Amino acid sequence: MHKILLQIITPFLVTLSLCAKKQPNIIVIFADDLGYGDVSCYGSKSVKTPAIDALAAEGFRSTDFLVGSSVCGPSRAALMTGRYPMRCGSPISRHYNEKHKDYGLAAAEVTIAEQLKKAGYYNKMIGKWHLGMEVKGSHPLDAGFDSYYGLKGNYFKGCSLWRDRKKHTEAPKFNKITKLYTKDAVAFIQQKHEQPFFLYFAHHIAHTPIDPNSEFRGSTKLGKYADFVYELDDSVRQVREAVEQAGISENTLIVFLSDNGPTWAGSADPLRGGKYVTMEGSMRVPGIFHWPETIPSGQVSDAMVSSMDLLPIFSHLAGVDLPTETTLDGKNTWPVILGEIDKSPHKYFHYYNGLSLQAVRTEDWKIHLPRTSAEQPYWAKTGEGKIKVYTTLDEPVLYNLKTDVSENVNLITKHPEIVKELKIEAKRIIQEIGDNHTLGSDQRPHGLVNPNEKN
Ligand SMILES: [Ca+2]
Repeated sequence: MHKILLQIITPFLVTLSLCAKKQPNIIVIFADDLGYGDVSCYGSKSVKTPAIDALAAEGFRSTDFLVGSSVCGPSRAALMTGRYPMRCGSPISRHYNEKHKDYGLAAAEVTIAEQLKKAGYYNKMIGKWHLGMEVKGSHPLDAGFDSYYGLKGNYFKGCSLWRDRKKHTEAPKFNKITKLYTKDAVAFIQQKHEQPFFLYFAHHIAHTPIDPNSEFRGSTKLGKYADFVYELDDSVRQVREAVEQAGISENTLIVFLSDNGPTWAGSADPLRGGKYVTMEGSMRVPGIFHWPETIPSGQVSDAMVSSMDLLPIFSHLAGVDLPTETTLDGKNTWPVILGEIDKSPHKYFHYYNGLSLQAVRTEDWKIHLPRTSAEQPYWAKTGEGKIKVYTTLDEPVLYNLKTDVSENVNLITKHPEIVKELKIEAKRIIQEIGDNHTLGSDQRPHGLVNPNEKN
């Protein structure tokens, strides 16, 4: 009798449990060139970021969050595909000029938006795309998004603001753009949604020009850069409040991250280096996850998480299988974010700069490999200094990031077994996804004749 009853109610229980696991709305707020040390909750005293800090305090904050590249375009390709830029064919930051006109995200790449579309999501993108638009399949609307509002890439004088495939505003003023984006994001969140949504909101702040809206100039008393970052923070506040006012907080995951380390105006403290190279300050960025009543509050974790993990994490949350046609580098680190495990599933991380494999990491150990100026992408060929560290390197260098996160104490002679392991891993990944001299076995060709040249 009991068994029969169980047979009858089991299908209902399954249905109930599926209903309980409602697919969350997902909002990714992606800052530009915002350094590890450019957010108050990461220790900065020279900016004010109360809204970003609140997301972290009420959720999960990673102190070991890595992006796939230290420059804009490749980092975005890695985020969108869950794959290293070398693997997905986008290792070079693209500009809208003759040299790069045939360069963009390959149509065969599977994006986060395409994954979520399979699960019934409505996908909206606001902001800086920077993955091509003219190449077949590279426009946001051909990469899984249902609507798009933003600039093709970086701001320049005379550029246009696009709505879907049409020019919306000719030559917008840069310091008005964040306000326009935020207004659009808030209006979108407050619409009645019949299906779960994914909002990818890619800001221009804190990329040059450092030009805050007049409303924010002088607002922090900490200088123009701090005012600019505060404008970003205020946009985060408005997005968060829109979610609350729409009554969807308990079913909305908000992720905040940056695409790469800072330029001269910003800070990666206490990390060394910044944008354009492969130090921790170049590729370790703020990474925050917020979802009330699902992600336990107040968590700070040093387990390695990557921007490339977002595709597998979101696929998991949406209940959609991972793509089988491409190899993923990201892993589902959701149990780390929930605080269920404190060890990262990532065994290695590979730090590429353009086509050059420059560092390999396993857990706390990071080796920097020798490199020449000729092997560097155009953005790292010159200008060694505070931001650009190791634009050339004659001998390998080994750091322990647990005891020396600032990468100052070279331990290369002390740990030959670690050096050997990391060198073997470097060879292996080059065979797989290539470098300046090798075409990898699982590498989408980048399609550029002289990839290390700018124009
Ligand atoms: Ca950037």
